[in-house]
Amino acid sequence: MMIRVALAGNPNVGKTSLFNALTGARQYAANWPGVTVEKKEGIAKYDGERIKIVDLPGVYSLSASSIDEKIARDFILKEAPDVIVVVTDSMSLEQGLYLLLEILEMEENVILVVNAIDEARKNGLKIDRYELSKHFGVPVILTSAINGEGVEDLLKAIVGMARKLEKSNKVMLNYGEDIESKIRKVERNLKEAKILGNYDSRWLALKYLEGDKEILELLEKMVGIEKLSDEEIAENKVKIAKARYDYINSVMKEAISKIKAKMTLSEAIDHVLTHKFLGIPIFFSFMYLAFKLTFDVAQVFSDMLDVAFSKMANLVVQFLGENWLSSMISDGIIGGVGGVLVFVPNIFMMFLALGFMEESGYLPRAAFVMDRLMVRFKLSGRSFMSLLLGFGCNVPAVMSTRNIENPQERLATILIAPFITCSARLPVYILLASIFFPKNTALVIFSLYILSILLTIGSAIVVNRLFFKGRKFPLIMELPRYRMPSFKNLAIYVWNRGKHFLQKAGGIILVASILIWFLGYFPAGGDVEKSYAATIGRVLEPIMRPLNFSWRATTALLFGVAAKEVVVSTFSMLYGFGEEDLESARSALSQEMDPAVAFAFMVFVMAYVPCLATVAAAKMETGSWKWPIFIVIYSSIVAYLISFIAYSVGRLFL
Ligand SMILES: Nc1nc2c(ncn2[C@@H]2O[C@H](COP(=O)(O)OP(=O)(O)OP(=O)(O)O)[C@@H](O)[C@H]2O)c(=O)[nH]1
Ligand SMILES: [Mg+2]
Repeated sequence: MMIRVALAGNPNVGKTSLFNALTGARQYAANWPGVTVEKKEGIAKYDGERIKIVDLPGVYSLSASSIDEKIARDFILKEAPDVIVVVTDSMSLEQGLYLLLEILEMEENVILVVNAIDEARKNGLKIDRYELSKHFGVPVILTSAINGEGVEDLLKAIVGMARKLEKSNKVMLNYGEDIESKIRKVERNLKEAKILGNYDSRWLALKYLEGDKEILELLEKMVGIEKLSDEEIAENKVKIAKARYDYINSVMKEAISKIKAKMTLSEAIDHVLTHKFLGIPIFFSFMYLAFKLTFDVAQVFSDMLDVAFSKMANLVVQFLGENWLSSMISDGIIGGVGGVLVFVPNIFMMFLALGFMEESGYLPRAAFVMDRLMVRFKLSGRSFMSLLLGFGCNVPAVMSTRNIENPQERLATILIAPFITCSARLPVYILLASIFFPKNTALVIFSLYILSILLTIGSAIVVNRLFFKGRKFPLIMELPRYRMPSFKNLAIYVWNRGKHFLQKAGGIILVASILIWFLGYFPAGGDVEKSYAATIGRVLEPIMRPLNFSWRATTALLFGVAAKEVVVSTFSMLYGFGEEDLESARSALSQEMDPAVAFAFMVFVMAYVPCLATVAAAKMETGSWKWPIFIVIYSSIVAYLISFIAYSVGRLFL
């Protein structure tokens, strides 16, 4: 029998990091609340036992409201794991202990973990695990998920509890006479009606008094249970929470001692970074810095890869001679996939910059800064967080909307997220910008990013006008403390994100490249002008004529729907990049495009139909085809319009 363990706890306390330490997995962990939005499973082994560990999204309490919180709550309540590990953050124990109390009211198989003990020590906090254990009646383990301290002890405790050598005590907190008498009354009714199932009656009664929606629904069918008024619920909640916090604080006084005063450097930094006026320019400066890194540093490596791939293609032709097979390998596979792979250094560098912002704790601060702007567009900094993730890839951006509590805001965010220009579009920008704007490459690309942000905000307004009566949702989010990103964490982050890009290169981009090669090679045996691709492109070309896109560019856009990198593969195939003479291929491209057209083309790529994976994610998250279809139609129209404007304006200046 496998031991089943749930990792529960507040957001950002280190559950995923601990999960990684326990199982050797490499799940995405970052320094802001709400990183994990799905449950993730992994296996650990200890003392001959196989232990299935489930990492859950963070929750503040069991009365959960957003989707990710519901996932966590449902797992704890309904799946009955053998052991529940409540993970808390040593630096903000109070909130964590609140959740612990809630869980202890119904479960007897709980272990308390006090994590980030390394940071507590650094800040001069001393935490007495025996005191905590005594007062809450649970085994307590101090851990540091970062340096592995206590992980072994935790495994031992888990196995011990699963073997019933140890158990935690159900907590019976006294909530004061008023609440207690109400509890007794409800409990009596519940017992008469015999609908307890595997719920604890006292716990059910408490949830009922707190106005928990699901429990209310469950109890609705019951006779003798009156519906509580909102005022009464609010009053109950206050009393219950107060009793819990009183108890927690009395325990904390015993268990925690502070040796030296806490530093306030973090507050000072916060003051500047989230400043009313300075905050926004600071944010944009950071973004610009990220770009400079992405180009100047990474470009060197990209160029090296570029040379390597053309050498490889040459070798293939030398070895196989000039025939369809060598063309397929050198032009199709090496040209198509390699043409995209040369941008790996840029993309990894971009992720490194994003990872640094996330791990250091800056990202939620940026969200706060932007929140002031966002409320005007009926979005909160919460959606801004999701949108920022979109610079990496739109798919996780869409997924991360699960922790947006308000369904309207969530949907609006899903609808506009694809306008955030993801890293897959970066290769297109770099390719075109370096050919047509060699002096201002970074600036041109930066302007596309700004345009993308403006477009996203504009779309927020449109979407809210069209579909929602729009309310304002202020951002309520706990700011994580600053952390110096460890090299290991950043490496995992960059690899996790970048890996996806490599998988695409070996999957959809490879398939698309071969397909495009086929369409470009046949039936004329390599004469692109007479190929199937040309036929397709020429049919569509008239639609794009106002934008001055050639049939090649049009075909590239068509295939780019599969994944935006494929635009680059198509270019390299139809213009014959990646062969001996890169310069001549580039000049072929410049014959068909001028800077104005190139810019309009980049604008089009930024805005038009998101890739298939994003459309699928939107379908999954909204549960209907209606919204993804809206996204596709809306973004195509917008892309066409702004690309036309960009072209018309660009022709005047460029
Ligand atoms: N110094 C230190 N940092 C830690 C420790 N555990 C986690 N962290 C950091 O805390 C941050 C949050 O970690 P996660 O593992 O993502 O937290 P989580 O509980 O899974 O968060 P959600 O998924 O948002 O609920 C990351 O930046 C980690 O690197 C620890 O023991 N010591
Ligand atoms: Mg997590």
